[in-house]
Amino acid sequence: MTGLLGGKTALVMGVANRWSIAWAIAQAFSREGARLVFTFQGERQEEDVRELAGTLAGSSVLPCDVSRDADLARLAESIQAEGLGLDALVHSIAFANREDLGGAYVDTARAGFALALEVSAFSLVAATRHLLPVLRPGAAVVTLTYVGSSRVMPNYNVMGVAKAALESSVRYLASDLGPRGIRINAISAGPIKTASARAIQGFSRILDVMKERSPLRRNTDPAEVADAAVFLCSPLARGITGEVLFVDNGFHIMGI
Ligand code: NAD
Ligand code: IMJ
Repeated sequence: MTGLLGGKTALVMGVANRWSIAWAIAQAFSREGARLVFTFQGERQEEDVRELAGTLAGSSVLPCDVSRDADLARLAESIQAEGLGLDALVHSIAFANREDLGGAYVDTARAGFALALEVSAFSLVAATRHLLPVLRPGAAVVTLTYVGSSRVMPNYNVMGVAKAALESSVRYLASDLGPRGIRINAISAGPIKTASARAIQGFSRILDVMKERSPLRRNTDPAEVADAAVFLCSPLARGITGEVLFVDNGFHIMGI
């Protein structure tokens, strides 16, 4: 029972590989004494996620595509069947069509808008609702966002709009869940070279700019994001809900 999350069980959604922010969070949670349950999106990811989970004692792995209600319902049932209550839920999921992450936002098609908002924002609402019966009083939910929600970042386009919906959802969900003693917060992370970022044109240049202009003059380390997630899911953050916490070495405070 030692560590900031000693004796707690956390569900981590969004590990794809060892570069995923969700994996850094899982490792930090494990270090702090939490038992982990992972979900993976599709068969292609199952092997990788099982291999990573295998390195953390006592962890389990379940399938869940967040765009399918049946998957979310089955996930909640499996957790209930195993007699697991959840003390933490980590939502680290986003997706938009490649073609919508470039060019002009005005060209976003109806279907691309719907897909980005569904997977990247509504999934938090759906996951929280389905898992509510297994969330223990005192539980904490954490999601990942990006400053492109409130400021125009080149090429972020429909994902920026999805993150605005996600952050607003955090506030409305915090109001809904607060009376049950459940908190929900977002971490706004600086750019990190994961599979979701690597694909972006000019990403290395973005990292260079962060290093030059952020107050702490460095790039965001996934371990820094993970430690903030530990804090938000620990009793140390018992008075914090509905908040967006920036873990970006201060980049967002700067003007030009
Ligand atoms: P990642 O590619 O490792 O993680 C994204 C995850 O989303 C993957 O595990 C993928 O399987 C999952 N996913 C997508 N569609 C899904 C679906 N339908 N059902 C279930 N899972 C689905 O990349 P990451 O950078 O670790 O991204 C995690 C979160 O962090 C995202 O919300 C992202 O927007 C956010 N974020 C990333 C950065 C960055 O620079 N990398 C910065 C700020 C915020
Ligand atoms: C993504 C696109 C454009 C600019 C971007 C990003 N910047 C950063 C990201 C500056 C930091 C990464 N990020 C914060 C994301 O939320 C990424 C989401 C994402 C990435 C992809 C790439 C591959 C794909 N679909 C995606 N959907 C969402 O096909």
